[in-house]
Amino acid sequence: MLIRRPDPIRPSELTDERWFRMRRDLLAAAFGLAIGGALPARAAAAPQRNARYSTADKPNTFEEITTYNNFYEFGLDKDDPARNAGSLRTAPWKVAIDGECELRGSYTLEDILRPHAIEERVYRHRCVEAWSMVIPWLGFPLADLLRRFKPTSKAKYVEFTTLLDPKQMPGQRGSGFGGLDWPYVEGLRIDEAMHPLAFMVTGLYGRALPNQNGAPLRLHVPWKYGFKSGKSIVRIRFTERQPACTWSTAAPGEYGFYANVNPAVDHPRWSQATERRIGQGSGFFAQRVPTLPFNGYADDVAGLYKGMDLRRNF
Ligand SMILES: Nc1nc2c(c(=O)[nH]1)N[C@H]1C(S)=C(S)[C@@H](COP(=O)(O)O)O[C@H]1N2
Ligand SMILES: [Mo]
Repeated sequence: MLIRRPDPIRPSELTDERWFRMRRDLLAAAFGLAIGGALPARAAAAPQRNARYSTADKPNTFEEITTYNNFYEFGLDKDDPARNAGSLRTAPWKVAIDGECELRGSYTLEDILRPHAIEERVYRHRCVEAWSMVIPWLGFPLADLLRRFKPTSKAKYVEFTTLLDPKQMPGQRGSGFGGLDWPYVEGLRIDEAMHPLAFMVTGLYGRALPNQNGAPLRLHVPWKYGFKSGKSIVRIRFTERQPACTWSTAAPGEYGFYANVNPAVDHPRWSQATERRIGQGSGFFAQRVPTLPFNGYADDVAGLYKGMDLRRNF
């Protein structure tokens, strides 16, 4: 039975503890870190918005961005991740760097983040399910991270793996979601990964990244369907061959390796010509807007695919 002991914390200390937590959370948020993580040495100033790589579209609300999620490790319904991702422990966190690079090894989140200045980028985010959002992310260019590990000339692709831990991720227990093999793996061609738009995300709306959005470290590749942007990354591997990715393995006829947003190439079961902006009406009143080639980033990225048949390489 439980033995009641006198509360060891006096009210005055409680206030201090609360103040300490608030300060720590604010600091962590300012630097795009998960609560409990150490601060990067270089983070001297508050994150600035990168105007060159930010859309003028109106951002979705914090509420919309953090309660309408795809993160199947925490359930299939859009509000499941917000309800279930509290069980994810984001500190301590390690990332394994592997494959075709000189500096393979296991790095702490602090090692990963320390040299990078965190900036804000307002990106359009287009899900393959034909809905979209506008999200003010915090983070830094993926290319800056990848270069640090000195990829070899054989590094033609990069693979990103999400945490595998059924204890923390209820969707990985038992049979989980039929058809998906855990852990979640997605990958990019090396030139895509090195493109300045490919973004390593550590926060949103000036705050630490909520678990349901892929804390403490997730990718966003804004010209591709959202499923290419892996969450809660624990491994980055440089490869010579195209990696086997979760979605293109589960349903190769529906989800390709490239997954570039393309209104001219429909999904076999639905059109990709338009999208529903989350927050702009729902059901019968949902407002649909035209989907743009490469999600509106064609000027920046179309060159990566010169000469490729985008219908075959969907
Ligand atoms: N590990 C993991 N990463 C994932 C997913 C997932 O289910 N598991 N869903 C993907 C899909 S389909 C989308 S649209 C985006 C959603 O990101 P958001 O919830 O931050 O909007 O995450 C992607 N990354
Ligand atoms: Mo998605």
